[in-house]
Amino acid sequence: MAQQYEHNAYIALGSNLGDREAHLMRAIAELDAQPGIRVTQVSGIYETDPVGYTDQPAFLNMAVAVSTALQPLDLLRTQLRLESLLGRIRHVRWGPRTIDLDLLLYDNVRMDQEELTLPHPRMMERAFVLVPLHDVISSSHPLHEQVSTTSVAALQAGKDGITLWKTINWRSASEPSGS
Ligand code: X6L
Ligand code: MG
Ligand code: MG
Repeated sequence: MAQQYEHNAYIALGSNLGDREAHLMRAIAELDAQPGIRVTQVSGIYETDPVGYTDQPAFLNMAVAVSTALQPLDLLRTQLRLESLLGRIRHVRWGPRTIDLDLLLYDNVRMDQEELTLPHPRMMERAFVLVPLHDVISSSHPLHEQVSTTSVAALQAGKDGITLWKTINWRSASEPSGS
């Protein structure tokens, strides 16, 4: 029987070292290539001023929706493996990185463990997360309205210097290519 992809999750991506766009595209391709993970929606790519530790290059941030057969901790561990694969080296906290993959939401799961807190505990305060998330979050998701309101307000306020940098097309590997 075919593997079932019954859970819906949202992942935030960021890069501010080297070929930032290539790192984002590679991360999406690697995520989609994982057994039990299918990338279903891809946001625009936004260029964003660094937040937290500001003396570092500008980021490209985006978000993806995935369907997955993996449980939250297995999805998280897969993300961390892909960060290493894409050359992430953790020097200083909040410092520059080739790729950052943050698990934001997984179904309606709420959990608070040392390894993982869901929903991501700081996502609603970060416009560089909310604006891309708004591009991909399902209108039926319980947080859709809050994400929409907050991200639109942040964009209008010019908060965190967020500008749409590029839009890309994503064809899921499982979709017919000719349609
Ligand atoms: C006070 C203290 C206010 C700390 C904010 C915010 C710290 C965000 C860390 C903060 C504070 C973070 C990205 C980034 C980082 C990113 C952009 C973080 C972790 N990651 N800036 N800064 N995009 N634009 O992906 O999110 S470091
Ligand atoms: Mg992050
Ligand atoms: Mg992270």
